[in-house]
Amino acid sequence: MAGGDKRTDDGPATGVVIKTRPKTKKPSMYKVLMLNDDYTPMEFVVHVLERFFGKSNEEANRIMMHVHMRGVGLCGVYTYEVAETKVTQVMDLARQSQHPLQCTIEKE
Ligand code: TYC
Repeated sequence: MAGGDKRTDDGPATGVVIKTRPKTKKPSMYKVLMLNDDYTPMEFVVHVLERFFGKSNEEANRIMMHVHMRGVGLCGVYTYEVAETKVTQVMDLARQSQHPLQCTIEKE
């Protein structure tokens, strides 16, 4: 046979398969929690949940009632910057509307 082919046909070629780790890391996630108080109107809380957390009217009412009864409730889970923005939006609107509604972030 012409040429420098050193390999004789004694089975399939073998090689080393190196598994590389993907470099991407999942971002830490943060819960946005709503706190109960005695003064913020229920309709305002429902409006906030619909407007800033994309909840349906039904889901917003369910979350609001949960917070009203239990003291705290989950609005959503987001990356840090998104969670921080949601809290700022809620607190700004609450302040403008002169309601004492409070919202916080908790690392998941
Ligand atoms: N407790 C309030 C009321 O009776 C309603 C309310 C619900 C306030 C949820 C805050 O996060 C809250 N008017």
